[in-house]
Amino acid sequence: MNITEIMAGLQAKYGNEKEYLQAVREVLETIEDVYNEHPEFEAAKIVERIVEPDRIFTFKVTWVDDSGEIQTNTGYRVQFNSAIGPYKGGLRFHPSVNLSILKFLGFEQIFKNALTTLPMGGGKGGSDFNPKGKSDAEIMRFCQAFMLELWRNIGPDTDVPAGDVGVGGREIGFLFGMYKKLAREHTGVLTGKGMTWGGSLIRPEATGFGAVYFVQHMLHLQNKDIKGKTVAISGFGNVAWGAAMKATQLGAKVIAISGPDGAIYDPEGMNDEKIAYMLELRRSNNDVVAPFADKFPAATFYPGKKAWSIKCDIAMPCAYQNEMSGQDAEELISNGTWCCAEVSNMGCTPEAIAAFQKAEILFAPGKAVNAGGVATSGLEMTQNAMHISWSAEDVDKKLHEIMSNIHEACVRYGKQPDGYVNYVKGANIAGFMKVATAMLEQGVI
Ligand code: 2IT
Repeated sequence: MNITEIMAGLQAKYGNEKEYLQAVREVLETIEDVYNEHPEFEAAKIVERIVEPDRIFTFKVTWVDDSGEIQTNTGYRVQFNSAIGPYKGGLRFHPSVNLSILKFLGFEQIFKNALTTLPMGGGKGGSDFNPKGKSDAEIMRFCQAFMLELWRNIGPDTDVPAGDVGVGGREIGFLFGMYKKLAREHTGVLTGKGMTWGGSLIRPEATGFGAVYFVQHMLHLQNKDIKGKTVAISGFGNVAWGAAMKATQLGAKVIAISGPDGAIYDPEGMNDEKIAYMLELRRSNNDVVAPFADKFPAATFYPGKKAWSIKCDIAMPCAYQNEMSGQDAEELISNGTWCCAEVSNMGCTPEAIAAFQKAEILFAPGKAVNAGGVATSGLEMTQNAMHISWSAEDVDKKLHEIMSNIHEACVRYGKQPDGYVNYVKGANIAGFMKVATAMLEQGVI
């Protein structure tokens, strides 16, 4: 494989899609050695084929806001790769959404879904719709207008969307309602559904829980335990909430959370009340964490700061792509942080990852650490197909097993001669091998 040539070709074609190019480059650089040991991959042009989405849908979404004004947004669904199963991946509603972001997310999703051990291909979608400040009625009208276009292109055996940033249980409800009305079918076409209409127990918690289970495995390999460790988390959405809850349950102290407005430092750590309040903050649709410090006297709000300026043992970015820069990573390292588990998709810049790896600090990438979310979506699909629902204990047990398998796969492919585990390499190779083999066996399509 000639990475320079492949990247130059993509650069010429998609030069303005910087997140997509970043995600592709990372995967190619880490799989290069293994790829070159398989001339059959090269002959079948697997890399050239895997970096190109199968198809992309782009559509107009018009809706009427509460003041009667007509609003227009753009909707997308990127069906990236279906070698190992139906397209699967979330929908993101955020003003930053564009094709570059959805292509990077869809590309990462291919390997993440392969790592889960479940049969799911990779896809992603969303809209540049901004949920901030919108009423429930506006959110509903937008979701309905979005589904009016999308519904013909998805289905329980073709493409199964779910939530991502800006799309939670409420939005999935509105999207599902409209799909059901149009398709006249009550099927598992979306995951993250409500518990009374096909949702899986533990799905809301799964991304955060799975991430903490993964951290536990990383720590155990170093003969360490999460108990008593300080944890800084960015974000205060669904993922941060699940991670804060599980880390706290296991005896860690979550001392920081953050939002677009700044960071909260709370030396006393989280408790049930504070964790529940994270959800309340999110539900307000205001996208701010500052009120946390007004409600809990031990907490201090630092306007404009990131969680990474706070001294901690373990850092868990749970917000957006590239939220941790090289400089942030250096600051964490100089403050004594010895583990960073990326929970957001591509939350760390290449410079941040390089800094962690250079310092031989435990670092694992989002596609391994956050895979518990989509894995539990896969378990939701299974329950829907079987027309049954499993208990919370059963789902949590399966989630544990899956995270343990993912960790093992990362170590298998990522352990360096000096014993340091390059989890980025491990995750990319393990995911890639499975998809590449499936593509090879299915011929040129
Ligand atoms: O990034 C992700 O893996 C998700 N947003 C969840 C996708 C899913 O289909 O559950």
